[in-house]
Amino acid sequence: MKRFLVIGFFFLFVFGSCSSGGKMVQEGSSTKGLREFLVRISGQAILFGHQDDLAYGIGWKAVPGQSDVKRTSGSYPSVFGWEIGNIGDATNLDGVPFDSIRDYIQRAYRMGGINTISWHARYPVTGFDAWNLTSIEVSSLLPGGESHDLLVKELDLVAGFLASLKDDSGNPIPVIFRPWHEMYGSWFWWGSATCSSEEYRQLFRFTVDYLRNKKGLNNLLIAFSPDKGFDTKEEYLARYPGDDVVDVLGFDDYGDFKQNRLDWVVIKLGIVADLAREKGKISAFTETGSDRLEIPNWYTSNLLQVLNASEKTRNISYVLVWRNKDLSHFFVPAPDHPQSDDFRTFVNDKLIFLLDDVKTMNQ
Ligand code: BMA
Repeated sequence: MKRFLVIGFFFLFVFGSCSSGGKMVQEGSSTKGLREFLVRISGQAILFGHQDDLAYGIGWKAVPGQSDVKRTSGSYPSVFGWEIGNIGDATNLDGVPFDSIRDYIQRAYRMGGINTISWHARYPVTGFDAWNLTSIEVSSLLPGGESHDLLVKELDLVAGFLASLKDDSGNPIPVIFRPWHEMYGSWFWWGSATCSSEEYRQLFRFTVDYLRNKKGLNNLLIAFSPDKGFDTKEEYLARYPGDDVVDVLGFDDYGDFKQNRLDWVVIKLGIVADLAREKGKISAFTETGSDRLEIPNWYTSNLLQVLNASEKTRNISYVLVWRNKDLSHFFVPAPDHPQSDDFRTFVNDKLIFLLDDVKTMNQ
């Protein structure tokens, strides 16, 4: 059953997006196939993703072909998350070399997976990390501001990396780029404590305009990805930068699970799914998880419950859990973890698609 629902979508994504010549490429849209795949999978299945899946996991690092999702379930995830904080250095803020990230993205794409990229950006003026709120003045980064050129310098580095993502034939690899996320919280310098709503919208709009129009990048779907700090559509949209610069509506939520407020996760997924339908966008659960799997059987007793709660929640296109740094910080159980059976039950549910499920659509 799992495999027959969405027959043909995989072909559309991989081959549609690689097609050379013809209208698609002239339109500057290597993302067309990816967008159509995500729209059409909505309501049929929810793709499962994992941050840094190919880069490292519990007890291993940079082992070719390795993946904690695969070790425990038998298949790679269908969505792969990557991080470009500290762009300009040799390695990202979590110690993964950018050259390796490029390789992993190429590999995931070659296998038929979808890549999404987050950016915990340093503050361009001081170079302090994304969480450091010292001397923040976002207005100075915007066009006309005294430090605008420093933002542009960072965006040039981001653009260089994104432009280098090419498939085996040299065509751009489509990716979901998720800048300036969790903006309603006050932990990042673009958050509510240090950046006004108007500044935020301008920062987001400038970023997308610069990457797409100035740098000519045509391989990006852009995700707007608040934290859990909204209870209504209006609150979700308080910093929304505009339909013309957003393709994916998502949100990140760990806290509602921690506080056992599953009803609120369902409401928030519903808000995102409703808005995506109204606006013709893709909806996603862009980040979630239970750190160290502290919540018993989190995958079936929490995540599957909220994803499978209603027709609306089942319309979400993908869900991504965070990284497996080590035993102090992980979200996918290693094979010997007591919750590995629970994880397998979750991924075997007909709603949830790993990479193998996507591939068998074509058999
Ligand atoms: C956070 C943590 C940090 C990491 C950051 C960016 O949630 O995992 O350890 O540096 O994401 O990946």
